[in-house]
Amino acid sequence: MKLVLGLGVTGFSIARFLLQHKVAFKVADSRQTPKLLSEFLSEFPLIKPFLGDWDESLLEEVDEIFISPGVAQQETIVIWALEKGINIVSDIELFSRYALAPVIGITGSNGKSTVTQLLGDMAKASGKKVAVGGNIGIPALDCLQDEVELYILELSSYQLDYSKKLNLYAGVVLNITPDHLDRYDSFEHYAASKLSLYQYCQHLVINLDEPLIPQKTSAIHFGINMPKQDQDFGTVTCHGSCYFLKGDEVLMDVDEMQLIGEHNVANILAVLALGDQIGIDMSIMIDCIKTFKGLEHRLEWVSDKKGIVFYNDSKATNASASVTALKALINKHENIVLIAGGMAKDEDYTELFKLIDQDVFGVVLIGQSATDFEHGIHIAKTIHAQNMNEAVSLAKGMINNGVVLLSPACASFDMFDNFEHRGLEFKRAILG
Ligand code: UMA
Ligand code: ADP
Repeated sequence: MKLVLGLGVTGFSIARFLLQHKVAFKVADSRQTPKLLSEFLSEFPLIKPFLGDWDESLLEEVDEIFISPGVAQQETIVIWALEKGINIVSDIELFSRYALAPVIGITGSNGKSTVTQLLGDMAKASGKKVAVGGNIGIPALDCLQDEVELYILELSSYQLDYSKKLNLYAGVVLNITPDHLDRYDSFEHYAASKLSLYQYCQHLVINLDEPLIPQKTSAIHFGINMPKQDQDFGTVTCHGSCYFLKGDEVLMDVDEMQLIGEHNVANILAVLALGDQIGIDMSIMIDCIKTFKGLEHRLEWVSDKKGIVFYNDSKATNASASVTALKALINKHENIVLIAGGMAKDEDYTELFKLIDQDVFGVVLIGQSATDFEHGIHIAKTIHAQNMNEAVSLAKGMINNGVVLLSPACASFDMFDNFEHRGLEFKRAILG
């Protein structure tokens, strides 16, 4: 008997898969009324889920657990299962047992969705039957289809933690900066979780600018500097213009991409390296880069109203992502007002606060972390807002021209359903 833990989209996909394969299973969720409960009961009328606090009796007759990434390793059910020697498996590992086509794995602290989506667009443009999923939103098991020729999966550290065997054709760890430290004993453990991806890859794509990633001679590398080897990707600046390079071959002018910021240059280099590894034609990749507008809620241009440009970076749920967004805008704009705050993730915000004090005109603080953030910011003006409407109105009132950037550096769950909801509220407050 299998046990499915968590009744979110992952739990659903596992239940569907097991039912289709006629494998007996039970389902449990530690909430009394998980959000998708009514959908579950209507899709699986014969299965009665176990709801509420975990009970050790759940493990009776269970030989394997399929676990949702949101269930932490510290949960009692996980500890009891490990004590009993029951195998705990992620949906990704289950997917990997059945996937027939090559799988590309993309992880990292930031940039995963951007890289996953753009690589998916390129593979589609090259005529491949590609399925894009994983942490980006569509559970991996829902992507499984015989006709698929290539799978591109965004993988979170949570998914990697519960995976022991994956079969990846190629993979990349984009970068490693603190995130999710509430789930790990230390930053080192979090970094190890990200790096574990490489042990499953036939071909490694490595970011030379990320010192935490050990270098391997057999890998394809990318980095902001000139590439040292023919198969590697980098950039060069010449007469004031910057170009993407493969080896010493010029691919395109960086200004021709629609995305902004040096972090997106790194993201594009990662996509080029992965795309090249899977044999996508270079001219197709270049065309896709030129037209790719980026994903919603990632440094997304919203509007330019009366001299104020609004950017929605609601997906910035950690300090490093917000530092990156600010750095992308600071050189282009004089007055920046930042809307930040929410559920902080036990990380060090010093670098963000320093940058705010150096280069940001004012900060509108929202959510649980507002007071802590206020104590960390000494020079920039700070003001508190109770909701997104108020935050946007106060932010607009602080400057006559410049930028209002929503880049919260925190999770959203104290005020919103998720980061998408937070970004949509921001855009609604601006556009009406
Ligand atoms: N649950 C419990 N007990 C717990 C924790 C959760 O019973 O201790 C239950 C909840 O009550 C809920 C269910 O588990 O009913 C939710 O499961 P989940 O949190 O694993 O979420 P899913 O809906 O299955 O979505 C997951 C990913 N969520 C997380 O990793 C938290 C989604 O990434 C992912 O898109 C989806 O699988 C498909 O692969 C979201 C995310 O926030 C976007 N990811 C983190 C990030 O990007 O930073 C890692
Ligand atoms: P992820 O899926 O890893 O969360 P996204 O592509 O959704 O990554 O971007 C999330 C946030 O991180 C956005 O706010 C974006 O501005 C920032 N970001 C994107 N790429 C990078 C990068 N390479 N380095 C640092 N920050 C980044």
